[in-house]
Amino acid sequence: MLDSPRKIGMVAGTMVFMFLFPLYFAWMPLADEGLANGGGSGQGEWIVSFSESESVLEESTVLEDGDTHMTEFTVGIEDLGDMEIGFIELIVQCNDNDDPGPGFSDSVDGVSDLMDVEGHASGDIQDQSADGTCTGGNGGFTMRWDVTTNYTGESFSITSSQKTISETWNDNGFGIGTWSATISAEINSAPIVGGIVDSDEDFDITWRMITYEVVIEESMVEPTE
Ligand SMILES: [Ca+2]
Ligand SMILES: [Ca+2]
Repeated sequence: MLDSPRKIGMVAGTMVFMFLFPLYFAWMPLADEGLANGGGSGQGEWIVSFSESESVLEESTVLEDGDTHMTEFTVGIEDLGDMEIGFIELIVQCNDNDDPGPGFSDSVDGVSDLMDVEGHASGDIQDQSADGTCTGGNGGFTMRWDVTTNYTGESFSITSSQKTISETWNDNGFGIGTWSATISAEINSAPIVGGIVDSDEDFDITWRMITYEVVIEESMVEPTE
């Protein structure tokens, strides 16, 4: 049977293959379940990190006293692909420098309307309200929604299973839809003889969304032999 070098080579190759293949498939499910390093407890030592992308929508508006402005930010399922939503922020900035001297600062308040956002009806994504004065160089307010619970984007190491990690770090399908908010301006003007010195204010509105993919790596070097 083994009468030529070619046949001998094929048999040897086949035997190596037969030997390696069961080893490979015996090891793979263990690695998937985090058992390879965990001594059969279902646990493993992992480093979890987040590969992030940022989406930003900016607009500006000028409002007089009592004026309101509605702003919207739409998150489509096709925008996300395989990414999960970490958090979404609404940042409203203003800087009232229209009055001579201190006082008479303008202010802004805002209220969200997330009726059309996935996760609002179940109470997982809740409306917020906020306000701020337009002073100090960073006036205004920020609202933030952690669409993934407790999302920070910081990497960490954990003893767990990959399954548990994946089940923890996702957005549950929440956050898709149209995020809406309305801001209202309060303009205060110093009482100067001869007229009003401050009649309005500029507001910069920024919607910011951080999306991510979870990266799970073994924290120890896998033995290869
Ligand atoms: Ca003012
Ligand atoms: Ca002003």
